[in-house]
Amino acid sequence: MHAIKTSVSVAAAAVAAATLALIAPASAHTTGLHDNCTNLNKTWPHGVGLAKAKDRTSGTPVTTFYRNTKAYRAAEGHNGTLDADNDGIACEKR
Ligand SMILES: [Ca+2]
Repeated sequence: MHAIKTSVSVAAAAVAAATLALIAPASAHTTGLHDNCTNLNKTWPHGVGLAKAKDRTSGTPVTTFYRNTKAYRAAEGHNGTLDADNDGIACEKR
């Protein structure tokens, strides 16, 4: 009996490990351009925005972001959190 129980739990552990292996790569992927602002700002230090976007801020607005509607839409399409305040500029930074 003991031997059977052990093999069942080993099988369960193997299934759990296999499931984890399928999920882990996606959540561990943090090196792409659109994964976060740290990465995006390496390419565009002041962010990337719609050609006519205006920074929505209470302070001095960022005007030095890279203006490229296509690049902004690609960034937003991949990761909507990059423009959290929805002003048309992803990862704006002075
Ligand atoms: Ca923004």
